[in-house]
Amino acid sequence: MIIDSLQLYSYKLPLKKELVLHGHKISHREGFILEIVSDNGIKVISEIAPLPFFSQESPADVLKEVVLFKNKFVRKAIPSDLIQQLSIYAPSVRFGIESAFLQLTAQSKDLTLVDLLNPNAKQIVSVNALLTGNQTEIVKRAAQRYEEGFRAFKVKIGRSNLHDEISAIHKVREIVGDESLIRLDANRAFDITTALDFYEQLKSVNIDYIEEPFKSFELVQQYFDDHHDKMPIALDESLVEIHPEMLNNLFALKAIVLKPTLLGYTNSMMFAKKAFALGIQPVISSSFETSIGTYILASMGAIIDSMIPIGVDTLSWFEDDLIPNPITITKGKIDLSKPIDIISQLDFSKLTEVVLDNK
Ligand code: OSB
Ligand code: MG
Repeated sequence: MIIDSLQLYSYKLPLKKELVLHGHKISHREGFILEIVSDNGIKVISEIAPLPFFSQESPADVLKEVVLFKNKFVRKAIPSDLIQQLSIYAPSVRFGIESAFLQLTAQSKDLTLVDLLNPNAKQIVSVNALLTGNQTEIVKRAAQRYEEGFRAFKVKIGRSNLHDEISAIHKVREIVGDESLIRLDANRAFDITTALDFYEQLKSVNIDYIEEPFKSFELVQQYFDDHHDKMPIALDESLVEIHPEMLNNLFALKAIVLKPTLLGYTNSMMFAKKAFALGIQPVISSSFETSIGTYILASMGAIIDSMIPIGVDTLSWFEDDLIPNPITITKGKIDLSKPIDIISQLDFSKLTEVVLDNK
């Protein structure tokens, strides 16, 4: 297979509510759509959207790398070690290019991404509701999302008065019943003692796990040395600092939260494989991609294990999307069983073509 043409588009979409990323507020999501056409006439699209204040790479870096990729690989034979050659690119660019290639391979065999990579996969993927805001909003949203059919919930913690947060989590448990999963995400807010105190007051709630409880990866290692069986923890931010093999030393983890835009597609799947071997749950999660990227994320969730709820409730932050019928979460699930023709729906009026030549 040869790539015949490559095109990049930029987008800027309004969000329904302000998004707070590591303390910074954003009102719009900006990113890129990559379009690749192969010599056998198959056209695919994917998303490259570095997340401000999370990704290391800037939009300008994305442009540079896509030009580099274009000059190196368009209308040339694709080397067998392409994935290795892509390792020098930024994670969001890798995610876009890798997922475009996988879709080309799938479509040339008339398969979906899921059927190509896991023919036995269940096509209905569970999603965790994302609960943010003040305590009243969290409790209200939990009730709303529970009514809609969600049975997994993720509550942001370590942001306000801890006593109030604890009482809100107890209320959420009352609302969602004993059968639902409750995950917490501290985004590195705590030291070890504060996290353990916090968790101690939630003993009766049955927490699935606390994502990134500690201020640094060093504290995670210290926690495993001294207190590893005291509370179930998951890593998210720390994963960008480590290699999948390092999970061998972190086998006491309950879960890892994989954000392919921050880790790359292949690297995320390598983390997932290693996690399974160690009995750690791999949880796919979004970096506020549009429906284009979210479709790929949902496919990854199905390929890995559709019973593990994924973190893509972020779609509800978008006021507008790039396709008229965006990916929908119905009763807390995304249904991939009916083919979704994303490419023919793509709304070009929301995209600006990026000129890549002569850079
Ligand atoms: O803290 O996990 C986070 C999205 C962007 C950046 C950071 C985070 C998130 C999410 C995604 O929480 C939603 C989810 O995982 O449920
Ligand atoms: Mg997180």
